[in-house]
Amino acid sequence: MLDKVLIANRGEIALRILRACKELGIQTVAVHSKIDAELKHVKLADQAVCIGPNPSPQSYLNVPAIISAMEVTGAQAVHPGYGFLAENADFAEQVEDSGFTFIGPKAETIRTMGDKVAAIKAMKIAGVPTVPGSDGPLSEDPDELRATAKRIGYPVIVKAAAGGGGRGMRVVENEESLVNSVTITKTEAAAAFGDGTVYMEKFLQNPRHVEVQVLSDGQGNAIHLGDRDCSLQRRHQKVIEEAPAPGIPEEARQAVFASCVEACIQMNYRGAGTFEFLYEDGNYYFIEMNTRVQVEHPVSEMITGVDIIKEQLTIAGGRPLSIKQEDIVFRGHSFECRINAEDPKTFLPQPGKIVAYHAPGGNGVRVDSHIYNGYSVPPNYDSMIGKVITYGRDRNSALSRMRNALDEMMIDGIKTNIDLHADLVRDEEFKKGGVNIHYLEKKLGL
Ligand code: MV4
Repeated sequence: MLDKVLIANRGEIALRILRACKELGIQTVAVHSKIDAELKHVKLADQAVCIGPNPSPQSYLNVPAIISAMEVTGAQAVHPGYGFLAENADFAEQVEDSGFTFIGPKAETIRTMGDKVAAIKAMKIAGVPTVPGSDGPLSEDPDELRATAKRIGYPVIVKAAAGGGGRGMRVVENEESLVNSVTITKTEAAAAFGDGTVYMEKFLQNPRHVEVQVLSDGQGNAIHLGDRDCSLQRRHQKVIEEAPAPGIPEEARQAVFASCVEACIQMNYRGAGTFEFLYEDGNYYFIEMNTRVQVEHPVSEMITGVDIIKEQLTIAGGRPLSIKQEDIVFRGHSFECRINAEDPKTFLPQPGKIVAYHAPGGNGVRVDSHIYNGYSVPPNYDSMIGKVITYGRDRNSALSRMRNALDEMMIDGIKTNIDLHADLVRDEEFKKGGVNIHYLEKKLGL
């Protein structure tokens, strides 16, 4: 088992990782930028190292500084959390080449999933349902492009192989704009990612975003923790997530879960992972795989009782998965509201000092947040300052607890999106369940 872990992240997820380490009796090392010396997990960690100035390229993305901190403190392993270096294959490789453990998949797996063309290819081999598309990179030949798009059927979407998360994609409505759109997307991809490879898919007009959480030990054992619906989003930023994904026929769900588990075994996947799907008209279409723990992992924890971070740590420690699929009992429903320090009208980040904070509580209410009275939200990083997670025996009771929790929560001194959430959890369509990825932007009039 691991005995000392360095947490290469900040904010709520760093605190979440610290808590899991403490439960497992693992020593912790916090690394932080100058301004982050007052973070809650920094105060609670066994050791803390300042790794650089505030801008993240010089601190949380500073690979030599992080590896030096591991050497100096004697940490065995590094947990990257989400964002920052979590899906950086070169970082994972350097960590392992330096003789340390990267808490996540092998560098090679991260690299494969970072290349969306390679990821889709791996999924097709494993029997995971994908979007009808080009089956590989697009050719330069205009006639071939037109033939590919015609076979798929308009509208199509051209995506950068090195993109993901909404970056580097373009919808093409008809043949007239096809060749030009492909050229522009290639040029942009080459500039943004240093790789102009693009591929084509059928453009799905009104899908839901449904994802499947998996755990796999890289020793032949893999399980799923069910699905989450993350359709409520604005500009590719998720706002509310829930588990399970509501209103999907059980047979289709179980089939897609089985295909994800099979893919993990075929890839010899190691760690926690998420298969992202678009779900439309009863069908699942794989789009991307995330090789990290996700912000919304708590909703899966609430309905399964599995601690995903603890599982990441035990897998990295070399233990085979201790839980079997049959051991997992799916029970109840869970929601997560992401609390951001942002202006409610412009959505611009609103850093500043929290002068009064009252956390919600009660039965079935969980708050994952690093904030406290007197904490200053720095301007340098993501505006998410915490997550309110509720659980209930059924969807309505989890949602009702969320309404109460949001009404109870008070953060003074900075602007937040709590009122937006309070409004959303009372929205009649959202209450029914199953809104698509465009619902929130339409509601907000974007
Ligand atoms: C799509 C799509 C429709 N059809 N692919 C955006 C983020 C990236 N992960 C993939 N994305 C999309 N891919 C096909 N073939 C629509 C989106 C999309 C989206 C997907 C998930 C959540 C929010 C979204 C918002 C806009 C577009």
